[in-house]
Amino acid sequence: MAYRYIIYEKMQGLGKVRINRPEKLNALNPDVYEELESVFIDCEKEPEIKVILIIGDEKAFAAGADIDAMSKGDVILAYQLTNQSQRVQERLADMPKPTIAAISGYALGGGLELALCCDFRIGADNVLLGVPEINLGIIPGGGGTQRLPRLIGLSRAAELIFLGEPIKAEQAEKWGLLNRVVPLNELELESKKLAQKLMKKSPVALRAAKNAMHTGLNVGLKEGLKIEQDIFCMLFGTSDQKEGMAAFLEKRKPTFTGR
Ligand code: CO8
Repeated sequence: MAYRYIIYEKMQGLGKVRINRPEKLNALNPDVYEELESVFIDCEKEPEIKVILIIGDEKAFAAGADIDAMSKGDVILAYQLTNQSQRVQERLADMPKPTIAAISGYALGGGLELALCCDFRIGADNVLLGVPEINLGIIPGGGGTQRLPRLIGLSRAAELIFLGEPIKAEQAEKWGLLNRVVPLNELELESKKLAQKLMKKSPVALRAAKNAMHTGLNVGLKEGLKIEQDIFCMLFGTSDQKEGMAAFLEKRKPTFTGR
């Protein structure tokens, strides 16, 4: 697929996905979502890609779903748009590899909701994060009402969702919405450093950890503990478990193969 709104690069284990619609602050219209879906499918199946990095430009990660595309719509169009955005986002959220959102500038509405589907959010010091949908007479429809309370708690989520005002980097970091904040000119470098650290881990163990955490969040504690136990025990059938423990005992660094 030829991409118009995405720049997709594969480099040394990294799948780098740049949202590239600067004239509209990277607003996510159906074409952008379609391209993201195609890229995420490729990232998932491409064995060379170990970590996925999603990034925008200095001014915007993405200023939301495209209001122009939504404005003329009715209930049926709203369902069509949200069906598509949910499908794309769930593919990202369920990606069996670590995902990083490197956020600078605006990450609003659907833009923030896309970033919420990543495992890590690294923020530049110029970020403005929020869900301003209430000001458009709607609510977040890309998972914001579900993922924000789970990530930052009900009260803080209510503040963001009910008031619709963006917050800055420092507050977002304090609330746990960002893993960390870095200077704008170091955003990509710092995000890549994180990606490189992740690439040294066992891919099969990373996948298992992600699966245990995500599945566990949707069930009660007892069931979650059972899920963790099963996944933990299953890892004892992998070469990476043998290698990881042997390397420790032999006082050397492990070389994981993902098997
Ligand atoms: N949609 C469409 N166009 C946008 C969007 C957007 N979300 N954000 C910015 N743009 C466009 C502007 O219209 C403008 O285009 P043009 O030059 O042709 O007029 C261009 O980008 C530059 O924007 P501004 O001139 O407004 O730039 P400013 O620096 O003055 O302001 C802001 C920046 C504050 C970010 C401002 O653009 C703004 O408020 N944008 C809208 C933010 C917003 O409300 N986002 C939420 C949208 S609703 C949503 O995301 C629902 C998610 C549901 C997901 C599931 C359905 C797909």
